[in-house]
Amino acid sequence: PMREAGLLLRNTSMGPVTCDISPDSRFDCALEKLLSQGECEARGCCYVPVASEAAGIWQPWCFFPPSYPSYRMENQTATETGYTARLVRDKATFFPDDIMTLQLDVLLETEGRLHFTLRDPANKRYEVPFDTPQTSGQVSSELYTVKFSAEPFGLIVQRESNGRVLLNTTVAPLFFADQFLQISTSLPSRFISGLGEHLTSLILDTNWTKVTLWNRDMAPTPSANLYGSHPFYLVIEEDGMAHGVFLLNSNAMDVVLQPSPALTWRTTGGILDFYIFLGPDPKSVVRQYLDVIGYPFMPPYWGLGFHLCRWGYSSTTVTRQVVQNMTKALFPLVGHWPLAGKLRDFTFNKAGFRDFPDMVRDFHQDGRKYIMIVDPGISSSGPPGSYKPYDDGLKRGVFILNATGKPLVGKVWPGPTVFPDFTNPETHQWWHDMVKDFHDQVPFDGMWIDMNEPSNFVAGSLDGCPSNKLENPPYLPGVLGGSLRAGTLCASSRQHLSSHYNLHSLYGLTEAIASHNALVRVRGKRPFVISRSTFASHGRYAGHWTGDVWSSWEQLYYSISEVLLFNMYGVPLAGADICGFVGDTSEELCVRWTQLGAFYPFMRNHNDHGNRVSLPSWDGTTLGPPLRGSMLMFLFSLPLKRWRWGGLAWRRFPTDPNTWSIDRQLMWGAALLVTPVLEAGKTDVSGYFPLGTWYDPMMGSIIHSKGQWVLLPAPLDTINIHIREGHILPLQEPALTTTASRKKGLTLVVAPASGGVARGDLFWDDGESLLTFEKGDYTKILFVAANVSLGDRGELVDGLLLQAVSVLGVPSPPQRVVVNGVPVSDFSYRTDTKARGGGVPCWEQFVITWS
Ligand code: MIG
Repeated sequence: PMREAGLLLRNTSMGPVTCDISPDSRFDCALEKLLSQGECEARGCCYVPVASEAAGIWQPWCFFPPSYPSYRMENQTATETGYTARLVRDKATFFPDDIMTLQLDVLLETEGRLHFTLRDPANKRYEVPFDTPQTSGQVSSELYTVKFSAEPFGLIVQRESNGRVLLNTTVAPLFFADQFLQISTSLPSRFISGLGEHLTSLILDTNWTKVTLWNRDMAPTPSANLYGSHPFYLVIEEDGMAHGVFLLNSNAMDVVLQPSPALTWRTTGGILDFYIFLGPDPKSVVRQYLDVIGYPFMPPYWGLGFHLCRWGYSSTTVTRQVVQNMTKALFPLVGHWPLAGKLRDFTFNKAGFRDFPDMVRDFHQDGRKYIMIVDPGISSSGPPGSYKPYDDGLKRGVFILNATGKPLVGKVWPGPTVFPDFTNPETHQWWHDMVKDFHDQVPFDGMWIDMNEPSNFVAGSLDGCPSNKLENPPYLPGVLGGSLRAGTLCASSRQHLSSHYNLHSLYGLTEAIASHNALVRVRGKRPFVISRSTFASHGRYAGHWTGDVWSSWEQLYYSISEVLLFNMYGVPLAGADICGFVGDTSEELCVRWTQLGAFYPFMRNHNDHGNRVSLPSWDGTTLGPPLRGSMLMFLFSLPLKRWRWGGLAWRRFPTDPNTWSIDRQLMWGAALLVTPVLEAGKTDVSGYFPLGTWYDPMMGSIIHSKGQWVLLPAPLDTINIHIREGHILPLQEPALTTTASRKKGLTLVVAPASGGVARGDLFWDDGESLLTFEKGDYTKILFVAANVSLGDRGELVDGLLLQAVSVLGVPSPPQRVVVNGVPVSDFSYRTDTKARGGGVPCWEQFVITWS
């Protein structure tokens, strides 16, 4: 059956020009440059200066009246899967090359997902080359209602259950010119987060904030465009329901937030391709987003261990020494990442690193890994025949071309460099071949892809850039450096799929795909790729480190939001350089950073050359890395279903508004709350505890929270972690490598809810084979505690022994502890009870009781 035509709203906004609009609700008409009153009115806009700019807050003086000409809708028809319509504008805008007729397609894709696009029906424009899910038939019920305004055109999306308006594009005129596309919407609340990558707190400021998306090599600074682009936001509505919006567009863009509250997208190309996710809870919004962009890849188990890195280890001797020192200090270490081949990719410095291949083999012998750094810029200045990646790449035509059709030459670490075009399939084959060649010499385990915004030390190219409309767009987003080519390639350079103007922000993503696939082919195991530059869907292929963060307390704080946000973007494997990258760290900062860093999904200590070494001189047994080591199994188990880490956030408590903006604590799943110290000189820290009972597994203390802030002791050797009632954590004794820790016995920590109930999951596979989840080549154990017994409803786990069980919150010492019917004598009572039964095999069902 055809669906009924969409509801038409009666247009009420036409009429005499009214300029009586409060400053918070104005949509800026002087959006690309300052305008005088005359220039403003010549655009047909209102000019009303704001008297009180005393507070230093900018507000628009020149703004669109409600009657400002826009598109009108014609021939709206219902289709089997939604609606279509033509949009027509009569009068051109003040941007060149308006597309006067547009095609609107609205697709009701799933119960919780609405999709609409605006395209030029006459000319195929650039679109982000993603395979997005195709929905066939019809959905029988939706969480949303769609309405249209015909003139001026607008689309309104309401939440079906309560009528709340989530999206309303009638608030400002629609622009769709060749290089300027703008669409605005009201927002139902100010609790908005996303639109990365920026140095920001979790909730964005709606008080006239402009965020710019255009991937850029830049040490994180507030309000600068940074390494990645994720044009996705999530809004928590007043009652804790949530929705999300994704604009699938890779062009340079600004997003403006204003206090009414409202949001304006301004992009410089492509089409308008929007997905609206209806939740209704925040976790579902993220899942619905991942349904479109793809779920995170499953990294190897070892990738979750503690990594150590530094720019400036000059030789294998120094590197070996560092690893030895770490071992002496009992620091678990999964991998060491010396920068041995910094200048030219796929080569290494034969002076200091002569025995590099042997060193890597020795690492392997000891159960450790080695990650290789690669920059995309390929050195192009050597004599012909001297450098295979360049010679071969030239022959195979894999490099980005300049306007004259020659490989564009920029400048990075090795001097003049050319840039592989990873939108070309041949480039992927070439990249694989280079990876394989080098792997044959040095058997590295993972790839660290740096400088892939792509970064360029000269603007555009060594020969500059031509002057054309791609280089000088009529609207320039607020990019750092004041031009698209700043710190990168000429926008008009040519790639296989389109211009760099369109593809720029996909560079890191496409390189990550090539690297991921090359590693799979070369190693035949789960790949490990960490990338600086990212775009939506990056998490399918690689993780992310947050780049050149300063060794400062402020940036320690921001790292929590970065990790939470990247989790929301579907890139769970994320973390900041522990102790900070730029500048000298201090011992105190480094200690606190290591404590927090133990809870980044990607945990790596790394710092800049020339800095004071950023490893604290404390005894490694008491802090972060060993704690992390004991938790790997739990961390690995979090994303049970298809490796989703959607829960690494506060979004578990949507009905508690106190939690919505918390970004000084983080959670692993629903079970573990981490409250780090983020300031100097502190020995206590206050943290928010949602309603319920929370157990401190280290101290054995218990917090019964009504949903309140609690001041916690936090001397320098302490990071506060709390387990939420009702959860069982599978932990393991740490060891010096993940290879060794995997063989250690299992400890269960039980945090019972009232009635003695708790449960926990364990996901276990061989840690590195491909597709274990898809092939069912894994074990999932469910641990259940009911009243006072604890039983495993599991399947087989070869060789894993249950070594200890800690039950938190047992009110008085038990008289008897029984494991599988056999009384055990080896138990102790603190505020907690520990039962040790000499190793209960996890491959059989077991029951422990106490009385
Ligand atoms: O321009 O490889 O963000 O982690 O150590 C500097 C040297 C290049 C920047 C990375 C940083 C890395 C550094 N790289």
